[in-house]
Amino acid sequence: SKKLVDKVLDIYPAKVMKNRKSHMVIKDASVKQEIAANTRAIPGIITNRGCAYAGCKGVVIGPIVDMVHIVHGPVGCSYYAWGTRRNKGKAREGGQNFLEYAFTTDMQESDIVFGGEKKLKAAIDEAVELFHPKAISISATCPVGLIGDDIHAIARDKAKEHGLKILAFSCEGYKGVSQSAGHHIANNKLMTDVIGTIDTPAKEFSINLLGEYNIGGDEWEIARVLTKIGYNIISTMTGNGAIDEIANAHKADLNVIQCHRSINYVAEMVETKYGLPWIKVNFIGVEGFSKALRDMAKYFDDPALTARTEAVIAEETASIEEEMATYKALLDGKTAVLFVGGSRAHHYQGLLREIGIETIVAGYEFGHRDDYEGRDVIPYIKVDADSRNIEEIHVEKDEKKYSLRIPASRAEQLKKEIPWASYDGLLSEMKDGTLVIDDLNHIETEQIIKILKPEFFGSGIKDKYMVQKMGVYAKQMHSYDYSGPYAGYQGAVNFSRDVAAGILTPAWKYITAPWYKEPLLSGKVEGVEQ
Ligand code: CFM
Ligand code: HCA
Repeated sequence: SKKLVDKVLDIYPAKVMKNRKSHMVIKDASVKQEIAANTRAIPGIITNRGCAYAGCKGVVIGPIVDMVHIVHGPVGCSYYAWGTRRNKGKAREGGQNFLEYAFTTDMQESDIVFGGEKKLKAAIDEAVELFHPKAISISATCPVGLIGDDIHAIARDKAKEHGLKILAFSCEGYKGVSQSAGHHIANNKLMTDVIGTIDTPAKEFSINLLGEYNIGGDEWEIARVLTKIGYNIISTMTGNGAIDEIANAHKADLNVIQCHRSINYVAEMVETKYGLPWIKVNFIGVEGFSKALRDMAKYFDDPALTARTEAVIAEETASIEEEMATYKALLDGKTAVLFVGGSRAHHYQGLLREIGIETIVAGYEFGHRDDYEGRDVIPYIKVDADSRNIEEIHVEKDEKKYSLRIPASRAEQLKKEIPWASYDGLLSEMKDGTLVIDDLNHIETEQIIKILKPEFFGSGIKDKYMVQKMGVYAKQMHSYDYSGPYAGYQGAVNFSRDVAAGILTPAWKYITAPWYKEPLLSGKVEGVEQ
C-alpha cells in the first residue's frame, strides 16, 4: 500500500502532493490515525463531488413525497435534481406524491439583473392553484444568493397567505465544499420548522428511520422486516417520507440512523430537545441487518419483541442462505475498491465480505473526519472558513415535550452494549494495510485501477465508465445501476446476484485493458518544478 500511495502521489507537483497525501491513510490498527476531510477540492482536479444544493434539495428534502419542491434558479439546476437519485415514494392513502415532477422558476438573464422574487411568488401561487400541496419547499441555487432574493420573507408571507407550510433553504451550491453543507442546512430547517409540530401519540415500539432515502426501494425492504417484527415506523427521513409524519417524529421512542453523515445533526438535536435517543445501525448485509435488529431489541428490552426478532431473523436468513452461498462460491477471493458519497463505502463492506469479496481501498466524496475516525474526534475537528459558513443552530430541552425513554441508570448500561449516540467510522472496520482515500479523483482512480486491478469498483456515474473502459467491472452504488433494493435480506440477494453477473459476464473477455497493450502512462506536468 505504501508503494501504491507513493506511485499515486508521484503524479503531482509538490504542493498538491502534500495536500492529497493528508487525505490518504494506510490502515494500521496499532496507532490512532487521522485523515484530512471536508476540505476544499483542489482546482483543476476532477473530483466526484457535488454541491450544497445537491445535498439539501437533492438528498434530504427532495425525497419527501407530498411536498412541491420548487427550485429557484436556472432550469439546469432543477433538471439536474429531477428523479436522478432513484429515491422512490408512494402517496399515502388519500395523499399526494409529487416525486415525478420538477418544479422550477426557470430564471432568465432578466431575472438575474432585475431580481427573481416576482417569479418565485408567481411560482408558489401557481403551485398552490394547480396542485394544492400540504407543503412547499424552496431551494435556492447559486445565482439567488448572488443577487440577494429574500426567499425567506417570501416563504413567510406566502405561507400565511395560502395557509400552508413553506420551507425555504438558502442552499446555494457554493455554500460549502460539497453536498455535506446542504445536508446540514436541510437538517436545521427540519428541526426548527417541522419536527415537533404535530403531536399524535405513538403506539409501542415506535421508531424513526433516519438517513434512509429509499434508493431502489431500500426502505420498503427494511420496513417489511421491521413491521413483521412489530415496530411502528413513525417517519423515515426522508426516503418515501411524508411531511406530517416527520412533524410527528419526536413522539417515537428511538431514532435509528443508517446514514450518519447526512442526518446526524437532526438525531443529536432531537435527543437534546425531546429526550429521544439514537443508535447507529447498518441495514446493508445479512449480518449487518441482523445486528441492527438485535440492537433495537436490546433497546426496547421486551421479551416478546426479542423473541419475535430472533424468529424473524431465523426465518429470513434461512430463506436466503442457499442463494448467498452460491454467490460466495462464485466470487470468493475477489477484491473491491469502494468510492461513494459519505456512508456507503463503509456500509457495503460487510455485504461484500459475505460473498467473499474483500475491500482493499475505500473512501468518501464528502465524509467528515468522524465518518472515517469515529465520533470521538468531533471535539478536535478544526473549524475553517468553509465549515464556519454553515449555521450551527442551538436547541434546548423542550420542557413540555421532553421525556426520557429509558431510565438513566439503564441507559448507562445500554450504552455499553449498543451504539447509542456513537459511530466508530469507516476506518475502524478496514483491515490493516488497506487504503482509505478521501475525495478520490479521476487521475488517482486510474492509478489505483492500474496498480491493484480489483474485480469490483463501487462508483458513481462520473467514474463508472472510465473504470469499465479499463476492463474492470464498476457498479454505481448511488443508483444501484437502476436495480435494487439492496438493503436488508432480500436486498442482499439482489446485490449479490447483480455483482456476480457483473463480474462474471463473458463480456470482459472482449475488452483488452490498456495496460496489456501499452506501457503505464508516464509524464510530467508542464512548467511545474517537481
Ligand atoms: Fe448518505 Fe445517501 Fe450516502 Fe448521502 Fe449522496 Fe446518496 Fe451517496 Mo449519492 S445521504 S452520504 S449525499 S447514504 S446521494 S442516498 S448515494 S452520495 S453514499
Ligand atoms: C448527488 C447525488 C448522487 C450522485 C450520484 C452519482 C446520487 O450527489 O448529487 O454521482 O452517480 O446518489 O444520486 O450522489
